[in-house]
Amino acid sequence: MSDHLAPAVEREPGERPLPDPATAREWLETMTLIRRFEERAGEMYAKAKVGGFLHLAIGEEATIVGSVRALRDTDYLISTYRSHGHALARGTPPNAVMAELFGRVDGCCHGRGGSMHMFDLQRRFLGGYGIVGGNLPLAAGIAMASDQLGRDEVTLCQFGDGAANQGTFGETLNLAALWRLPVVFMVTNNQFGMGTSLERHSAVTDLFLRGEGYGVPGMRCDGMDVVDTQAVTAEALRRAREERQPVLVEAITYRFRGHSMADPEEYRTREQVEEWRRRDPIASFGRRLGAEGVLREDELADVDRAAVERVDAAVVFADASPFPPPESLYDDVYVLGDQVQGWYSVDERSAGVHRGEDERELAQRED
Ligand SMILES: Cc1ncc(C[n+]2csc(CCOP(=O)(O)OP(=O)(O)O)c2C)c(N)n1
Repeated sequence: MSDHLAPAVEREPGERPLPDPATAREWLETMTLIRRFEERAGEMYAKAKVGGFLHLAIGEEATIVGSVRALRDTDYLISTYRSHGHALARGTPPNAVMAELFGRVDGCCHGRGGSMHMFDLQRRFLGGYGIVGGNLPLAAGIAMASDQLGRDEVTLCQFGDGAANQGTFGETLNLAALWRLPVVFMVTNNQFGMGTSLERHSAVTDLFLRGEGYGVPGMRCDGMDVVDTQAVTAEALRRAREERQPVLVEAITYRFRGHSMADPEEYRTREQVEEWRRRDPIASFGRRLGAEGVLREDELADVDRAAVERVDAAVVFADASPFPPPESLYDDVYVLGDQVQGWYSVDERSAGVHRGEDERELAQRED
């Protein structure tokens, strides 16, 4: 383990109490689904079923599930190109995520986004972005919209340790704090930006401290522990929602695989990877559920089998789904505001047109 991690998370793993058994089981199921899904996605990439790039988050499942489970259904989530797990945790069916990887019409973006651009408006998962640091200003904009509409929603913005060095980080945190936006920034510190370790890309390696100068307090969680991650993120979301205080959460984690599928991993030792693998977030949570009497050995095996079956079914589904027809190439390139329910065209906005739920909400605010 790198030296800087020693004081990172002061809580011992397992120190926080487990949630109720059904919730604990669901967290394990979702983490296992993500792991099995991503392993198969890697295999499918090797078989050329998946085009473009493929970034796996194997090892980061507790960070993903813990943070997403702290959200309400009405909250927004925005992430990076490493976000198959975020879509699955938010509830996008594995069939739709796999079909998206395969570039097929039944994918969650009808095969147009691919691995890096997962998106599920219905579940308020607003992507999936390939530009490092590009999602931070978008998160602030989403939070600003929620704020101006008087809604009780928070936006959770997930990005990597490398992204914390982008100019957008400082620019966004400043405005988020100044305008008291309901947004939580979560830096998934998996120790590397591509092949550059945290120590080599950041003068301040305690990333959660980076927000203080902008008026954004920091919190840190053990991103290998789903219980700790959920608890810390929940508190950050509460502060954003109730106190209009943006918060920066740093999740300490590790990716067990390379940055993307083409990565010789010359920047780290096998021993370091093995050391982190001993803290595997799924195996350790499973062991804990066994030790605390939540799940028996055979039930733990059932969780894994069920995940494998869902992923097998997703591959069959994706392979049976057609490619988008060539004549649909220009569909959905631009969407006019008035074609999306609840949104407005520029003309409508200036004419003061409001519709449906938004109309009522705005009218109430004007009262
Ligand atoms: C603006 C921009 N610069 C560079 C890249 C190339 N790039 C893709 S991923 C990546 C590393 C980002 O690392 P980090 O933010 O730590 O996220 P992680 O990949 O570890 O999840 C880089 C530099 C990019 N996609 N966008």
